[in-house]
Amino acid sequence: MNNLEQTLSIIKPDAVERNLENEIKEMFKGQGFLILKEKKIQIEKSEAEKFYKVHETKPFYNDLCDYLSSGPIVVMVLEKENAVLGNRELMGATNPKDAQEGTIRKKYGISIDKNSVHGSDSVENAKIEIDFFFKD
Ligand code: IDP
Ligand code: MG
Repeated sequence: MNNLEQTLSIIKPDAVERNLENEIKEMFKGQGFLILKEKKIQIEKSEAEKFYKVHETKPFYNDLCDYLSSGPIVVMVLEKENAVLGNRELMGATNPKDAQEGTIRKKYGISIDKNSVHGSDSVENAKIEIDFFFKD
């Protein structure tokens, strides 16, 4: 069945800083994702706080928002059949230590906080996150 979806992906500051942007994009393309939109930006902490609002009550929230706003990031809209789940699979577990071979976080993640990529966790959140970064 055809189930074309779009999802939001972010290459986080730790990966941009290590010049992994192209390698990571190649991993997406190799799995059949189309990169429909992309931009390299640096966001304000206040924007990171909005983006990660679901984690507001978590002990790591403040560090997470400092981190996402600490340097350039690459924000992309990816498209593929079942893109949301497919991207989560390609990213691997939140903690790179738990991520499976062949995943982006296994290959490039440094630690649970510097785990190289973000990906939307549901179709509903993908729409919200795409709008967050690409609504004109
Ligand atoms: P996800 O990125 O795999 O969806 P979430 O649970 O949504 O993981 O957490 C968002 C981000 O917050 C993670 O990617 C990671 O950077 C950070 N994070 C999650 N759990 C922890 C933690 O226990 N300590 C520090 N940072 C964390
Ligand atoms: Mg998440």
